[in-house]
Amino acid sequence: MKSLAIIGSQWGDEGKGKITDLLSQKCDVVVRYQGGNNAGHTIIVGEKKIVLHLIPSGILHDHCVSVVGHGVVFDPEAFKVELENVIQNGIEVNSKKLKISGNASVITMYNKIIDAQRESKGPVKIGTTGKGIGPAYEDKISRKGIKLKDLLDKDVLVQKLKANLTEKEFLLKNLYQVEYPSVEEEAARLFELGQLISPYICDTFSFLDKSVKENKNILFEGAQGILLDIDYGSYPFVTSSSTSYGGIFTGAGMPSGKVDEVLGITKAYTTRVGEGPFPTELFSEVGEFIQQKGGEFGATTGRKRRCGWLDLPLLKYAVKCSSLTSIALTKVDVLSGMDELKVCKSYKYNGEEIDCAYPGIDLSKVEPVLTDLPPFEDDFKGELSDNLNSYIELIEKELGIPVSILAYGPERSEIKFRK
Ligand code: 2SA
Ligand code: MG
Repeated sequence: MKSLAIIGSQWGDEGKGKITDLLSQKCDVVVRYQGGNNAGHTIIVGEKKIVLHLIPSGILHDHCVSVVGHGVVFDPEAFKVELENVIQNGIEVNSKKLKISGNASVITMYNKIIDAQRESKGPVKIGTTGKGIGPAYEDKISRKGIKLKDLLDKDVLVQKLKANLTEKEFLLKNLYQVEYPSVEEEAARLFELGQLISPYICDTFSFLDKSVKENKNILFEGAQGILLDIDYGSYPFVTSSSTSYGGIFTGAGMPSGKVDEVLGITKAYTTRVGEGPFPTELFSEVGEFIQQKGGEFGATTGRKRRCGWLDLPLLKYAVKCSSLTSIALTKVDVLSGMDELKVCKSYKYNGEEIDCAYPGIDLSKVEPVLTDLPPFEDDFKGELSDNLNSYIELIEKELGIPVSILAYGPERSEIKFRK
């Protein structure tokens, strides 16, 4: 293995943290390339549960260098809290282990206020995590963003914040009529946080370039999932970054232009947190059961996740969007011992039956065609049952790629490599 991407193939929360943690044991470098602290990557180590939002999961391994690439939106205050938490858990953090791009975009207090105001006042509620992710990416794209390196020079920071606030002031004052910090207050807050982050800020592009030349094993840790991608996802109910494979090249800066393996992390059923269409959503007791047994609560916001059966037309689309080479099927244990097991192989849409959720299809108007499968009752201690094997083989057949990893519990040991 040289370089590997870990990408969520659904609407996030597929168990990427666990798989990244496992595979980063064999990696030299772990890179976050998009999103920000909207992510919640949960890792269980013995008695400890560690939830990472912004810091790459590689931080748990002393031999790994964790990189935050320039495509990430970075909340300095959230970073401070997370850093303290990681250190309190006995994990060493230093500038050799953690490298953050000076060109990552800063999430300002203004971004967070605007995100919260939009969500409460509409007109369209996306169900965001409220972390200011969308507004920070808007600043970046409109070329008014604050970069992490700007936090190191107070004069530059004040000047950039002034320009940044010019148009926003109208929104905050007139449209939303909310309190917001002055440029001086925000500059003082960010400058102080910048001092804490400064040892980790560096040119991550050159670091990755050197790592590729030295044949290091690099793992790209995706956040959220393909169906939340700003271009490929179920727009407008998406996040504001490129969560798919393509996001790696611009978000991390991948100098070799090549990723050897793209592992799609896929939950054995489907979940979604936030608004937006969800064809296989279960509104019954079965959905409630999966939600409870799977502990399906947002790792960042604590919101209940909506649950439904596995949706193969969506996954077929995800495989195409991200050139997935294999699947890690997670949380299989949650489905074990259920009275019924269903899977969606196709949709009825406009009088036709379609088996792939191509763009242009209105997901709120499709009717899922569900197939009953024989339920399985595995305890994962020995060989897999025939029924579980059939479930896995069906996924492989429909998606045309192998299920290479099976995860059946939160512990590091609860995993099987298949091929
Ligand atoms: P945002 O905050 O602008 O990125 O929200 C836009 C949409 O993206 C969804 N989104 C997520 N969906 C699943 N998991 C995410 N991370 C957390 C977790 C979420 C949480 O790991 O559980 O704790 O609620 C994540 N981040 C963003 C979001 O729900 C919106 O639909
Ligand atoms: Mg998550």
